[in-house]
Amino acid sequence: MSQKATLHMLYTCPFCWKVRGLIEHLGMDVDYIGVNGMKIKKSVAFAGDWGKVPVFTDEQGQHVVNSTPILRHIDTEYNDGKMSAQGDKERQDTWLEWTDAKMSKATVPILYGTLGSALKTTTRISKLEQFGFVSKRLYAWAGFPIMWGFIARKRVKNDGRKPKQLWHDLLTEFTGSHDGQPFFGGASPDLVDFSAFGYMRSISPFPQFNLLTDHESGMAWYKRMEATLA
Ligand SMILES: N[C@@H](CCC(=O)N[C@@H](CS)C(=O)NCC(=O)O)C(=O)O
Repeated sequence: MSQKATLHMLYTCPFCWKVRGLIEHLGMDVDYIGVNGMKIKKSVAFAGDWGKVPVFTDEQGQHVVNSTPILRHIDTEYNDGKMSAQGDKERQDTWLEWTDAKMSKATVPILYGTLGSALKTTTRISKLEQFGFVSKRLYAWAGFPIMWGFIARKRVKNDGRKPKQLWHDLLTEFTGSHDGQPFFGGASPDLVDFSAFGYMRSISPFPQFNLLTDHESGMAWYKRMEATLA
């Protein structure tokens, strides 16, 4: 049995952006299915009790959950495992974890770190995602910005760095690990590049992205990544 591959996702979800980058890079034919942000659990119940996006369903109907395992699965099934085999495995695993630990945490503060930026973000999200008419407006203007603003502010406080500084430090550390090569993976990107690219790209639909564009080496790498997309 063969069916078209699908990705259940939210348009603004950083973890979904990781997978979308690899899909675009490989030029895969995948149907993107935007789920209702208020009904994620129900929308992906077919994949078991994971209850989160992204969920990737391959042509054999196999469901894979969690963005990094999805990246690995796609590389294995659709790219002959070339990216996993590229370079030192331990270095790759270490930095994959680094992107998931550090970059994912830096993404929330930059989008929600101040009440103003939280409001900008939720308003933008309500335009990009699929909501009902009423919940769309409620989402943009009511509890969410405030609640998420609080969570993000706490994270910023715990770290002690402003969201922009935190992102700049991470980009410096990340591009410093490229050993003078154009990508983390060397002459061509690997799974670590797509993980990091996904986190950074998830900020791109928001005005706060301009806080990142003046990071020279980070932005140069980001543009090189964009140029590898089909
Ligand atoms: N570690 C997971 C995180 C996925 C995740 O947290 N997705 C969010 C959307 S950005 C979600 O679906 N949350 C629903 C929930 O936690 O109930 C991954 O990398 O895929």
